[in-house]
Amino acid sequence: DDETIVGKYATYRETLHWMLELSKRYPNITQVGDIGTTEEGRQVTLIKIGKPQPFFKPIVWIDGAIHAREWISPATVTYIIDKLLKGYNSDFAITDFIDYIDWYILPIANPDGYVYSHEQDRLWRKNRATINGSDCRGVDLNRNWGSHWGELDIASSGEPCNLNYRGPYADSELEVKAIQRVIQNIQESLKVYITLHSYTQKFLMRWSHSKTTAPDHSESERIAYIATDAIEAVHGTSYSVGIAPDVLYAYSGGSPDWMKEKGGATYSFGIELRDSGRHGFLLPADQIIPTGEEIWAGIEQIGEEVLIK
Ligand code: ING
Ligand code: ZN
Repeated sequence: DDETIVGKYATYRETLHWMLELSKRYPNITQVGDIGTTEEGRQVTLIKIGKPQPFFKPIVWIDGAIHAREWISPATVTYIIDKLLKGYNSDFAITDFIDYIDWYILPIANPDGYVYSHEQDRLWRKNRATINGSDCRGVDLNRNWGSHWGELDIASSGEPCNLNYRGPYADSELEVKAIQRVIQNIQESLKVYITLHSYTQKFLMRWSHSKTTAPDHSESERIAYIATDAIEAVHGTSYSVGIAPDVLYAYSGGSPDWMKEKGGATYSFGIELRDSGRHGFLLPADQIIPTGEEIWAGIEQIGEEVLIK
């Protein structure tokens, strides 16, 4: 019964089916649950991986497909889930990860947009929200978060037809609210937030909206370099470390900033996955496993940091 989707660009339905199968195969260490419903009626589905314990467990959150067309993102999240589950009781480090950390993993944060990118428009980015007073659809789910929302007009727009439409007001979107409801319940335990996007191979730290470095910037940077060194050691892929205003562009209303400012995350990282521009969003499927392998190496380093703290 190997209906694995690891290594493939799976559809939304295939991904949900796979997650449910996993929860049956690994009932003692996984839990699959819906955390919200989209405008088109799809479930936003989270998988929790961790052994229930009578003691405090820090949480690592990983999400994918906030942006629909960045298909390598959910494919990499899938790889990570598979790696964690297969390693339990067979790999010492991974067994510790599951015994001592709770992993909250959301492969497809933007189901409507993701389905639309499969069925209608491969390069769709936003969700599929209808907008009052406009014929255009979709809010950019990495501009809608209530952290400095709408403060910057660069790479963020108040115009519904824009690729970076930030939405009518902060936290207006169902997908954003779904995540926020969960985070509000786990704030005290939320150690690391990791969000996967593509492309350009970057490892980003907060803040995204300003060049002001955060008080714990050097600590974040230390971990970022440990992770990117490990990533590079796998296949030689280099990821540049920095804050968005330096290595990408400044933007506000993104999830990494919200997680740090309002979500209680100690560390908040955003990773822009492969490639550096040759294929862009249309990354060939034969790069899914290599991307998974290298990002897993980075996640392992982050997991080790969480364990020793
Ligand atoms: N880049 C992000 C954007 O919303 C980003 C910026 C990158 C956020 C990495 C978090 C992590 O514009 C893409 N490619 O969407
Ligand atoms: Zn993105």
